[in-house]
Amino acid sequence: MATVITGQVRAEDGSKLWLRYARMRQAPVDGAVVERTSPTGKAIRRELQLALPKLTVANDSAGRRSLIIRRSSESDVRRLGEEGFAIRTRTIDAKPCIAIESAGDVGALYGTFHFLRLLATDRDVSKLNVAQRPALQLRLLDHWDNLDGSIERGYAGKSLWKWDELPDKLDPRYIDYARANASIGINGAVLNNVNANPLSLSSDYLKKAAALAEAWRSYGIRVYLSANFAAPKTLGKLPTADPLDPRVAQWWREKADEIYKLIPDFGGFVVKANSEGQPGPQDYRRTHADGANVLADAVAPHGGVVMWRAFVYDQGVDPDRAKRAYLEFTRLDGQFRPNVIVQVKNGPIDFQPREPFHPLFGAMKHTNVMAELQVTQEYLGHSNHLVFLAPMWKEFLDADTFAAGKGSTVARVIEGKIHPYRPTGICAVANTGSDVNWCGHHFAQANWYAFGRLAWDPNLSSEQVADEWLRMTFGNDRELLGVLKPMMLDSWETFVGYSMPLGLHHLISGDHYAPDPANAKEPREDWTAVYYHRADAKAIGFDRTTRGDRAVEQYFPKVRDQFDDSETCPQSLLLWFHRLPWTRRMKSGRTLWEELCLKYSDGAARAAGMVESWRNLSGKIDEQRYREVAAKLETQALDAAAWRSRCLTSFASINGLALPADLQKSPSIAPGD
Ligand code: GCW
Repeated sequence: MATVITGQVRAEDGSKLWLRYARMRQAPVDGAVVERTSPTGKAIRRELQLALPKLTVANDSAGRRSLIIRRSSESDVRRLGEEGFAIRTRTIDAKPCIAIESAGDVGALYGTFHFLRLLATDRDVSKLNVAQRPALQLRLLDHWDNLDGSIERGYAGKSLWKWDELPDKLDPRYIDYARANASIGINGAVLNNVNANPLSLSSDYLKKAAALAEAWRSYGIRVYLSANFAAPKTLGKLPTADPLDPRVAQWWREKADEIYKLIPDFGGFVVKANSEGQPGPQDYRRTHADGANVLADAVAPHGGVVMWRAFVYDQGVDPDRAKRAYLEFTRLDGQFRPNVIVQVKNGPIDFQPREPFHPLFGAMKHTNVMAELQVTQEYLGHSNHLVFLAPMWKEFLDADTFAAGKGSTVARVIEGKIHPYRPTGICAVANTGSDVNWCGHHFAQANWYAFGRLAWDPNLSSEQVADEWLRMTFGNDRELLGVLKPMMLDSWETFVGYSMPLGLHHLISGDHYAPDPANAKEPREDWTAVYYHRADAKAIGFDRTTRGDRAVEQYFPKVRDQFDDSETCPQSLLLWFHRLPWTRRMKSGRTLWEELCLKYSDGAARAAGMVESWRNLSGKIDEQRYREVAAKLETQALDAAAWRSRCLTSFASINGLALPADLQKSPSIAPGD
């Protein structure tokens, strides 16, 4: 929001996100009519005014061409649903105009944001014929925000929710949050951490949540809450939280009734149960289905859903953490209520920089399944590293599960096109916080943006998403785009290169930031690093093949066979599925060890290269954002070098093989330092 003029470019602090509307090309219209009187209509008018201050809104009399935002009951518009919209160049009442038409209010808002995006990204709007509807029904941000204002795995300040001020005082940022989400089609927010404080469901906190729901309603954003499974006990003072106990069922019903009185369009609950110490139905020898269903029955009369997380990894189920959730959930397929959605992280371990897709995608025929992604960069350099996540999510969404033959991509599975899931959905752990620039790193905003855009349309390419975001955030300058777009698009592979190449994973300790490949001491074995890489003098990697612990068998045969054979397994996942000798000959002709050295070195060199690329843009970017990003990139380059030296030195101390020359010179870096 700062408006200091420095040289030719205006200083900015990132607070306006991609809704800067800076140097917008003027719309080829000189008047706009918003034929909607609802609060959403008001929000649309406000947005138009912000974006196009010279435009007269709500006046169609003057002018050659007008922008008309109106309800339409034409069948081609109606079939786009409540959230869909059409934007077309048309003639209405003998006047040429651009018409944004929709069946629903929110569709009109989404259409308006889409139109503004076309202008802001310099697209040709002279002949428009756009028709869109979202691919998925639930498109949610999950906030791991605690009631004390802290954020689990949050790297951008404190929680945006000021619980002590709510419900009476509304921070203006709540509206900017809603605008940003609506502009990319996000239609729900889970307010609190899945490690849920039962107090979130107390009457006092429900009133606070209701104030947020009220503020966001006109932007099409519904509120959801994480529920602590033991709430009937801790909050309700019942002697039990057993889901099959009628008193417990009644408690949940009454709680749901209370919530819906305050928040008539409450979305529903998310539950983390019997995972990482959270209470759950298994405390009473009941199943995950029993647990989910008691909550589902409570919200069903009100149209609510229960998102039941499959992030469970009970050590008693199988020695391999990657196998546990599949084993627990596939045997319950068909036992969940229709308004339950099993929420599955993209990969079978935990938001690692690269994972194969979770084998539960495609495996549940009779139970709704949605995907959970992570926008906050828990394992990807926090808010210090520039890592554009769209390519990672695209690899996941485009992965073919072969659940119903070729073309059964994860995207089509969650869209309910393989098994008839309803509702369908995707959610992501947010990276927002109280920092002025919302996300800690200016480029981390791109991940929030990318999540929304891909949730709306998983077929968008990473390139298109990066292009849109860059143009809106940094402008349409060709030279700038020419440098920044490749930098963003390469950044994920760069991160994987210097941190976890060839399918290595979890080489960290508790902070999930710094490299710690020698980490062997954690409260649980599957929190260490050595459990995953299993390096010894001869070999490295986790044998999940049919000769090993058979994790590959959780995938459909085509995928299983591909992963099972080290020749056909993607090299990027090699050590995830295979345990191989250091001396193994790779396709490149190099040994595995040489290849690993090269990957680490290449990743670190690319991180250093980003610093240089950015420097070349000095003068083309406003000073504050230039400086702040430059500092982050320098940190990233140092971290990348540390990842490389720490991991390679550690592995070399195990296999006795030669290190790259520059690392041999610095024997002072010992593993575990
Ligand atoms: O990624 C892990 C995190 C935990 C988190 C957990 C989960 C909210 O390290 O901090 O807890 O996943 O997804 O439940």
